[in-house]
Formats: sequence, structure tokens, C-alpha cells
Amino acid sequence: MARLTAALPLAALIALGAGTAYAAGLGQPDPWQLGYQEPATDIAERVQNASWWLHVLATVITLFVTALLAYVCIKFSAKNNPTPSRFTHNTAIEVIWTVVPVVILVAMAYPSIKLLYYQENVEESELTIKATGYQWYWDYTYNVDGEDIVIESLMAGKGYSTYDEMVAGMKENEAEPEEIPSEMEWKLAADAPMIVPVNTKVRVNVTAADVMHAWTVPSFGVKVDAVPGRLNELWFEATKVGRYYGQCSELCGRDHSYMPIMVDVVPKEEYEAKFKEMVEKYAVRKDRPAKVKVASAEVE
Ligand SMILES: [Cu+2]
Repeated sequence: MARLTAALPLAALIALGAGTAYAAGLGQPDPWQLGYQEPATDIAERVQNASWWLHVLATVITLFVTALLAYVCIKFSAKNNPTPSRFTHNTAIEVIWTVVPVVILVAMAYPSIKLLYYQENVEESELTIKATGYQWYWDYTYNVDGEDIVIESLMAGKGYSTYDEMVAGMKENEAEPEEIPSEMEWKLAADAPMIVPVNTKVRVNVTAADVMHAWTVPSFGVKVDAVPGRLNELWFEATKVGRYYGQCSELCGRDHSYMPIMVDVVPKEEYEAKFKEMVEKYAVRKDRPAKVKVASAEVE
């Protein structure tokens, strides 16, 4: 039993160590990454803490049960225990194996539900953006002084099979050097980002126009389904300036992996200028005809 108790804190340490030692970059994954991407919001920090705490708990429980099984297999084998006892009940142990799991479940449920409520509370958002998923890209609608401004966000350098081909192709199409994604960012980068100011509570209304998609940014700790005909919502308040990547996370068809999500978090004083620049470059009219025709029931 002494060996067993020594193993428990060790397992917890290993689980915790994996969380910190392999933490990945801010806003994007790292090669050989094991843990989460670096958190950039309070939500992401809370989600990751909850996850690691649950991992430690699950590791401890698994090791305890495995050790208990091994102990029973050896101690009570036919060789070591030729004349088994014949009792069938032990009230004390039955109370313990009922009450302890209940306590563990409540200890897991209480912080989880608290966190869920925290994630759902979009009150006092300072900026609202609508994200719509299409096969296979996103668009972001900003409402400025009562007017909808729609930015279409497509994968940067789509349709090339190698990175070098993509760079050559984009250069041929007279792309600016800063528009060409690095090899690491290729297929994560979009041409137009969602731009938000830092330290601002942003509410994102998420929906889809054709099939189900899902909008997520791992460093923000947010993910929500984009469902045609429904308006879901989430919020985040990024505390670090930077570029953050995500990908559509609901299998939505052939080019599911070619509809990246790119969010630029900019300093508050630069937001107006950067937003204007983006509108001039990427804003589109959205009064074009609907892509999906409604089935007609007319009979001649
Ligand atoms: Cu999708």
C-alpha cells in the first residue's frame, strides 16, 4: 500500500507537467504539441484549468482502480488464498463505494456548471459580430451605424497542392508579401480576418447558410455550432494582441478543412483604422440572390 500512495502524487505531477511543458504557441498550433494552445482569454484559462484538474482526477482514479485490481488478483489468487472466506456483505465498504463517487461527481459538476454559465453570459458585450458559415468559407457581418458591412473570409492561397506552388501562384496574382501565409500558417490563414479590439467583450452570433459548420478559436476557449436557421452565440474578451487561428469544426462537406477562421486582435487605438482598411479591401454587398433555392410546390 505504501508504494501505491507514493505513485498517486507522481501521476498527478506527470499529468500537470504535460500541461505546461508542451503548451503550444499563442493563436496557432506547434509541431508536436500535446497540450492546449496558449490561452488568450479568461474563458480559455478557466476551460484549460478545468480540463487539467479533471485529467489529474481521472489519472488518480485509473491508477487507484488498476492497483486495486492487481492487489486483489495477487492476494486472493487460488495459490495465495486456497480457502476463500464466504461472506457476501460489508455495510461500511458499500457505503464508502457509494458515497465517495457521489462526492467526486458533485466536485466535478459544480465547477463545470459554473463555468458553463460564465461562458453563456453575453451581457454587456461592447461589440457584436455575426459569423455565417457557407460551403466553404465564413463571412463576418459588422453593424456600423445601422448599416450591415459584410466581410467574406476565404482561405488564403486555396487550390494549390504544395506550399511552393501556392507562393508562386499568389505572387503571379500580385499578392502583397504580407498576404502570403508562412508554411506553418498555410491552410490556417484566411484572406480577410475578423478584426476585434483587445480587452473588449465581443459577442459573436453564429449561424450557417447551407449546412452545419462550427466556429471556434482554441486560444479563446470558444466553440459553437453554426446551424442554418438558428442563431447561436458566444463571447470572448482577448487580453493579448495577436493573430489567432481556428478551423471549421463540424464536418460540412468536401472542403470542410479549407474554411479557416482568422481573428486579428488589435490595440484599441488602432482598431478604427484597421477596420476601415479591411472594409475598403474586403467588404462585399450581400444583396445578391440566395445561393439555395427554396423548393417550389407549384403544380401545372
Ligand atoms: Cu464548415
